[in-house]
Amino acid sequence: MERTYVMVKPDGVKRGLVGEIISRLEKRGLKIAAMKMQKMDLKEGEEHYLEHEGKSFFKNLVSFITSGPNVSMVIEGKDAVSIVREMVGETDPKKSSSGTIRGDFCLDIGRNVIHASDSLESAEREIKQHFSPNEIFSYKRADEDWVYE
Ligand code: IDP
Ligand code: MG
Repeated sequence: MERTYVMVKPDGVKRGLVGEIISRLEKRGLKIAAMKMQKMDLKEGEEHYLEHEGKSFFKNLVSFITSGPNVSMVIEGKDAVSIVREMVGETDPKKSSSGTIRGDFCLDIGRNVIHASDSLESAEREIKQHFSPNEIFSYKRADEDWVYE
């Protein structure tokens, strides 16, 4: 089982897409291992997007991601990192297929409603940044024997 970090970004929260997004993840069979609403400050925003420091859009990106509350989650399941990235779609919503979260709910690269870790290493780092160990739960979902063979 893998764990990945997922965030409904401030635009997703303000647009009332939290339930829809969580619902898609749950229905796929993925498990919510942790979840909270939080607002990042400048330092936390810069840390979250450290890999993009120096790029032309960095300042705007940090300003947007810290502009309001987000809903942060640890999502668990078989191949969770790649499965969730596939469900999220391409970075640019214009290139995202219908059926993906970005392909269905947004239009602009700077307002693409959701973040998901792009690798196991990023997932580990991002989970550690946003959650303390006692905020992450291990439990069995009632349908687990039917989601996995
Ligand atoms: P990802 O969210 O699909 O992993 P990243 O390349 O990690 O995409 O970029 C992080 C976020 O930065 C994107 O979700 C998007 O909101 C924003 N971003 C990425 N590239 C650009 C760009 O070229 N212009 C403006 N914003 C961008
Ligand atoms: Mg990324």
